[in-house]
Amino acid sequence: MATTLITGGTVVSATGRAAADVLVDGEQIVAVLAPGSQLLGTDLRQGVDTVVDAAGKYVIPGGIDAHTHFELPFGGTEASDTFESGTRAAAWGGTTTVIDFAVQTTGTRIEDGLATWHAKAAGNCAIDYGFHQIMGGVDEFSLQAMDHFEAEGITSFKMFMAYPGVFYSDDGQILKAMQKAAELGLLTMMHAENGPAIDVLAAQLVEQGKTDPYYHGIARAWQMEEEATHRAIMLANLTGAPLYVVHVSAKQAVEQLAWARDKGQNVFGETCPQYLYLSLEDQLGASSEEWGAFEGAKWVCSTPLRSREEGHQDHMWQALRTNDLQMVSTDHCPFCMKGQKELGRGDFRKIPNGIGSLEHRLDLMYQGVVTGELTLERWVELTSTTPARMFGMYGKKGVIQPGADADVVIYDPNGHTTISAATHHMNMDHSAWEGYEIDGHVDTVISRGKVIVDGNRYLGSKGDGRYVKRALSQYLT
Ligand code: DUC
Ligand code: ZN
Ligand code: ZN
Ligand code: ZN
Repeated sequence: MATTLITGGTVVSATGRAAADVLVDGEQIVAVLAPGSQLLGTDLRQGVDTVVDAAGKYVIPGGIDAHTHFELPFGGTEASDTFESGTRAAAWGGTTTVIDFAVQTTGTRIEDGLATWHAKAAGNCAIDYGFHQIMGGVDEFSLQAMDHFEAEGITSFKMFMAYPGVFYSDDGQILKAMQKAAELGLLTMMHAENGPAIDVLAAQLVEQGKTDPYYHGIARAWQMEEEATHRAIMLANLTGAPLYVVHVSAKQAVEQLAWARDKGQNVFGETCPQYLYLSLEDQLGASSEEWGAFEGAKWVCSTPLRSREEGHQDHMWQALRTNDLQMVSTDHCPFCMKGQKELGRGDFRKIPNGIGSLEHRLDLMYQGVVTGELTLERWVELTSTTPARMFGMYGKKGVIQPGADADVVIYDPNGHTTISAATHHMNMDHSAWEGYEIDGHVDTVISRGKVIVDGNRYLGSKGDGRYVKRALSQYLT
């Protein structure tokens, strides 16, 4: 098997950093060596096939984006990244594992949704991938299907308190699924927004002629997120089910999570780069020659962008430091402006919800290190190590240690990245991050021992990525 030595870099883990060489044999890391060290008089570096120079750079475990939606049907269209284009873009950005969501919409069978997702992904991915299951409502069949989740390697599932008629579950359905999850050790992921109330607010706004993208965020008020988060916490508390709240954007929702965690409840939360950087005010101010105020549709996602004046973004950064939030995923759900987002011109309710940013997650979070919001170690923890632990992959993923998959990123802190739709690899005709300047650059990406990004050369191929059967969450056992 081919051997690779990554030499001269600083290996960063969730718990520390050290100058070290990383020896890879085939698909696995086999040793992490102190510089210049020998083992029983032998220099293990001798005779390696490939040497990768990481001098002056960080050597980190490959990013894990635990929240992506490739080819998601939504609002009469479909998320514009396929498993092929999406995993390639992820690789460019230093992400070597994604967890996408197999979809059951209301009224369809879970087994069919999962089979469809396997068929979409198989043979098309550049990097490893797993699935969560979306449960679009709960009936006796879906409850039975949960018995097979662990054997399928799907140890987490998402429910929606929003989107009535599409994905929505009512409180009784959520209660039943949580009871079952508690019994089976599965992790319940919650889209926590009060959908029925939001739909009324949205209809009222449209009736008043308030149809611009900005009003999406007005309808999806923070009170709707705080309330749903609290309700999810209480249902989880009652049933004993662990709870993971996805795409948290309101500071009041974080306060709910912190309150529950302080009482010892197994409650976790993720936020996304958009809730750290972008705001409702940005969306209100958006305008372009081509789209006018509809330009703000680029930033229509749910949960929505929040007001900077109200301090939500600052609070998200703080929560990442204090561990009130444990992870950063992207909720990558890309739609083009042309032919997709524009479906909602004249009625924000018809704008497909989603922002695409999986290619830039590591870079955007590294800016938190540059500005002093996060330590290097916390950066690695939020983007790789905790996702691996939370979703049952740790040991193989999320860490640089002997026996782990050789998923390694060499990150250049002296490199530079300018984000633009003209240069990104995601299948989108715009970027929510157009013009962002990043101090840092993903230099080399290794996926199970194979170099798939080398500077500005892409060496990956579709089909390199394998399905990861996940174990139960290590946060719960
Ligand atoms: N939020 C989004 O922005 N897109 C897809 C689904 C979701 O919950
Ligand atoms: Zn969601
Ligand atoms: Zn999502
Ligand atoms: Zn590059």
